[in-house]
Amino acid sequence: MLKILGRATSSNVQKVVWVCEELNIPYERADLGGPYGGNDTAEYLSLNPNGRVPTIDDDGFILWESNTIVRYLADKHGNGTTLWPKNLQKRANASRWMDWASSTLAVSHVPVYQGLIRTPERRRDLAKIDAARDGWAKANGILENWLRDNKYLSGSTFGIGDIPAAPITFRWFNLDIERENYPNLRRWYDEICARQTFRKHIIDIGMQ
Ligand SMILES: N[C@@H](CCC(=O)N[C@@H](CS)C(=O)NCC(=O)O)C(=O)O
Repeated sequence: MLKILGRATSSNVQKVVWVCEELNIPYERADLGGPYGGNDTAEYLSLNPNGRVPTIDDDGFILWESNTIVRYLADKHGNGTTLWPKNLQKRANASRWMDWASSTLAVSHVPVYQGLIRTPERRRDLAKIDAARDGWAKANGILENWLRDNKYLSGSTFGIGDIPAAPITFRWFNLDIERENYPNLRRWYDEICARQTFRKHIIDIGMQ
């Protein structure tokens, strides 16, 4: 059976668990990283030299990098479904949003999330948090523009292109921060929240 190594509170692990749930892929998950540790052992580093989570073991095939794992699982179990259509341009669009979510959206949100959730109040660098929030808001403006004309990041239907941005957007709407009015981002997020798979593996886990 597919093994997912990584704690349930990691947004990158959540992407992998979520795609498994969407595609009905049986899996086991082991808590590693964060408070659980275990991701700096020689054994884990031999699987993933970055010492980060997630890593998967698919009957001996080891893979790390969450977006690549999501694409691999979609290729293997969802090829040609609405989640991962065969049309090359639809795929490239979805893949683009996945990569952008990691290169731009995730990068701007990390100092805000780490600063407010994982740092005791007395040690918070508020200027750094504020600057990162502004960058995150700007990135959300890019989502807002796309979602004005498109129901989902993946296009007219939900697909894996929506997966990486959604756990970060959960944080945007739930952290105690200033939020610009982005009605289309909100509409898309509400659509995502209607998915039981998202509620169970992202919303119910919360921010830790
Ligand atoms: N680019 C990697 C990033 C992985 C990553 O940074 N994971 C974080 C959790 S979200 C991590 O391993 N942090 C250290 C830890 O959990 O101990 C991916 O997408 O898989």
